[in-house]
Amino acid sequence: MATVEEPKNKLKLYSYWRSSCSCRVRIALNLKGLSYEYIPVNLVKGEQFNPEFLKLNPLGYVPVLVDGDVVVSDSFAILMYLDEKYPQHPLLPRDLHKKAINYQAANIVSSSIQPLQNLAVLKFIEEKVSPDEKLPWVQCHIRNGFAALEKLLKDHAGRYATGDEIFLADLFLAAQLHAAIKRFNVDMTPFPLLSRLHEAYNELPAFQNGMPENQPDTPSSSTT
Ligand SMILES: N[C@@H](CCC(=O)N[C@@H](CS)C(=O)NCC(=O)O)C(=O)O
Repeated sequence: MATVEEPKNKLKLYSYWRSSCSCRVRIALNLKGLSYEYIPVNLVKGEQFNPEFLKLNPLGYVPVLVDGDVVVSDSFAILMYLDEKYPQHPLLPRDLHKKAINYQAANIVSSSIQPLQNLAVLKFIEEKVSPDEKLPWVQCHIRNGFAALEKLLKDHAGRYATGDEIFLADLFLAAQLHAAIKRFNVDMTPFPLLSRLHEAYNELPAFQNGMPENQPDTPSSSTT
């Protein structure tokens, strides 16, 4: 079996077990066979606002990757960085159209779904609107995004989102599908393609090991 070259300084990932943005990066690191030090940032306790962490990412969001002197935050930027620096198991297909579909699917998740379910947004709704509106709000935006993804991927999916190989879109989808199903209790009946992809991802060790329930900071009482 080919050995994967390890960086001199071990990669560090600032992560939170339930963060879907961190989950995308954990899956990529697993796919690429890169070991890393997991540094938990407890978002519920507000550790993302610690001055030391804000020096790494002034936005106060995980994930943050540290690779020697290089500090990168934002999962999309991290994934692009990792893909160029560690090209084993490429995250982007060579085919231009397929690549564009990967960007499009990833951005539907990262721009039009995930920000609307972020902790800061949910806290705002809870405090300024009503705690009862939190779940319907999240479910509504997940459903809108999933409806678009279901249509987009209809003509491109194979075993995975854009064919029979794993690419960028799959990382974003896997993390978002997990959150939708396990955390936000979204009814997946209208989304047969996405449901099938969710099942396919569940069979892959790189995906399983990146999921919220399998992280060093996962609370023992939690199932998601
Ligand atoms: N676009 C960023 C978004 C990062 C983000 O929203 N991270 C969430 C966890 S998934 C977070 O740290 N939230 C903290 C908060 O809302 O206070 C990315 O893809 O990394």
